[in-house]
Amino acid sequence: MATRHDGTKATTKKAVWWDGGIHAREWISPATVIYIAYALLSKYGQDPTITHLVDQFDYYILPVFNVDGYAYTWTKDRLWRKTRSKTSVPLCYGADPNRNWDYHWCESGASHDPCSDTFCGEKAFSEIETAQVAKFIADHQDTIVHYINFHSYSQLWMSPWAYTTMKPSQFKIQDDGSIQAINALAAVHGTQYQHGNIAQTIYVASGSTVDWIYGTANVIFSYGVELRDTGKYGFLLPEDQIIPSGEETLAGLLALLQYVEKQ
Ligand code: ING
Ligand code: ZN
Repeated sequence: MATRHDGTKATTKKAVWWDGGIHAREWISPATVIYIAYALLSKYGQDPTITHLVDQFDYYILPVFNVDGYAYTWTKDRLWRKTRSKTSVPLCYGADPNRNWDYHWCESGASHDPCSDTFCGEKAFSEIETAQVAKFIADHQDTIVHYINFHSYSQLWMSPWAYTTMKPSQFKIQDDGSIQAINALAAVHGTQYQHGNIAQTIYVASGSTVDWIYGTANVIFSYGVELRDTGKYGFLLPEDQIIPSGEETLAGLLALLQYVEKQ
């Protein structure tokens, strides 16, 4: 809580963090996160739900987490996934920023091979992108109550754990948030999402962002979301799906925020 010059305390709002573009080639994720940021800014004072939720929480929004990788997909290799850091292997670049976190780092579903697409890095937080986001979140963990790491594709709304198929004790309240989100999302354009714990809904992966945010920073409502589609276009989602993805994901987030607010 911030202390004012006169010694009184300013009550600090609860906060949320959303990020897109942790993986370079998953282009719908930065686009959707930017759509959502713009919707909150432009509909504030018009839409009563948005006005209330903007007043209620502080928002930290990072549209492009993996900036070097994202730039590389525009110029050199559309299907690049990782960062662009140097490794011990001269011809292989980058670590997977979603396998580089210091929580059950590189145990399973991750690789020590610098040439692999799921290379966990030389050590946890070897990448400047993950180290800096982790520092920011640790510095704000008293206020952050909700986190989403946006990926594509597969249409999944997932909660911890990723490193093990065991469910955390708070799984029910986390998964109920996913259900709120996907029901509101489906009501917009009929897009169907699945929900559940990461390890059983997609696969086991250790050293992930969502696990560290929950396991180390203690943010309960920590989610990994796989946006459109289910594989018809995959990473090469046509641009005419950007606005519909933004519209439906916004509806999901508003429902989820209203749920988080009540917890
Ligand atoms: N999928 C994610 C990946 O990093 C994931 C799935 C999400 C794993 C959250 C762990 C935690 O493999 C994609 N498409 O990148
Ligand atoms: Zn991804």
